[in-house]
Amino acid sequence: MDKRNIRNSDATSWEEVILIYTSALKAIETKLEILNNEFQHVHSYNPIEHIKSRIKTSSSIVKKLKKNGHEATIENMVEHVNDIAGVRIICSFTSDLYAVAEMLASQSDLEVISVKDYIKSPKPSGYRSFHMLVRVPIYLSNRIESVKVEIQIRTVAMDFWASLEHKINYKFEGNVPEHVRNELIECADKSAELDAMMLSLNEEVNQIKVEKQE
Ligand code: 0O2
Repeated sequence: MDKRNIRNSDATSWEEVILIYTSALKAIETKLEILNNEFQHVHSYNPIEHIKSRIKTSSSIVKKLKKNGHEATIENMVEHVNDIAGVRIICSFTSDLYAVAEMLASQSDLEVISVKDYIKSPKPSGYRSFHMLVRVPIYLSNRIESVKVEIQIRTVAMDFWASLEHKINYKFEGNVPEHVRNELIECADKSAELDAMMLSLNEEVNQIKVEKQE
């Protein structure tokens, strides 16, 4: 990582920008913890298996800016790189991930900028995940900053697949042989079938529990 690659084009320093993005991650994490605790209290159930969050490294930021034809400046990174702050939410079932997305989107201080549903429309690679780009307000001593955070919500199975695909891509430096790509697509389809079967099984079992209580 070499933050010196990023030209400081205004008074805002790299450290200040990263501090603001780190605060935005914390704000989203707190929201998710509250939702999960409340869900556990009301339904005796956790929709969220676990959460991973990260700040993009400066070298990845510079790479993304250059790839998209932008000069590496702090202004450009704030404007053009949407995933400087990223949160990945892993759920057991697809129903949980849509519930979590809805709960977040309905919070009045969160502005949803865009939504990409790669579950309803998977990428050609087989990638499935629900992406939301949001803005969260961060209250600083002298101003309020509205900070972009990319939220990826997926099931355990989707996450397992994405990690393997990422590893394979890295190993082949992007030039994955066709037969491996095809097998990955097959894995993604089977994984989606498994998600659907487990969701339906879970719903069936929940129904039995409800009938017993009546
Ligand atoms: P990393 O290393 O994961 O942080 P944008 O992010 O807006 O510039 P794009 O393509 O419009 O670019 O965004 P999109 O499609 O919403 O995807 C962004 C992120 O989703 C990627 O981040 C990955 O994390 C994940 N992703 C998208 N497609 C795939 C895929 O085919 N396989 C895997 N494993 N992950 C994928 P980055 O930028 O790649 O970086």
